[in-house]
Amino acid sequence: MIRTILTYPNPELKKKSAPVSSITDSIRQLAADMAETMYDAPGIGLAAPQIGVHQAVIVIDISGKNEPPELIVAVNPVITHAEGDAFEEEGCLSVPSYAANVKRHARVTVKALDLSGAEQEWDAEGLLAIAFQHEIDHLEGRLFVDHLSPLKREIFQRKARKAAEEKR
Ligand code: K1U
Ligand code: ZN
Repeated sequence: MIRTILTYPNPELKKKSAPVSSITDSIRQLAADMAETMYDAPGIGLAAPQIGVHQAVIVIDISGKNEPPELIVAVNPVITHAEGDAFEEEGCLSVPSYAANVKRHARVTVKALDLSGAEQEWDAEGLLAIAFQHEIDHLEGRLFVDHLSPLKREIFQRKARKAAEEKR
């Protein structure tokens, strides 16, 4: 089922997610709904708190339009190693109509459980490394705009306030 994606400044996006204690059918259903919601948006990732569920589950698929889908479902993901610097443009399904360059690690190693409860590890670089960091941030209640300089963040917040006023 396609779920509603919460948008900034919804306070639910600022809450931390709890680790998943066991992989149940409801976690499998959550992951399936998240994947459907991500593909429908469309996006290259989604974290459970973006649909109002504060459980540590993320989905990512960075495959291109004309490539077969390569869905990653990561439960309780943890970055165990990070190196290098990246500064790439990011967007967020919870922050529509805004994109900005964000400083991230260029390469990360991520450990997580898959939907059968097995431990998985990814050595990620490029867009996949950035997507893992972006989605894991969501689980900590952080948005990419929280990484902006104070000045850029102020400009973003002014734009967001103006857009909200125009909607009323
Ligand atoms: O978490 C999210 O809000 C999803 C977000 C992930 C992301 C994008 C860019 C850099 C890091 C993480 C998105 O998917 S925004 C939409 C997007 O990037 C996209 C949409 C359609 C085609 C290709 C990309
Ligand atoms: Zn996001």
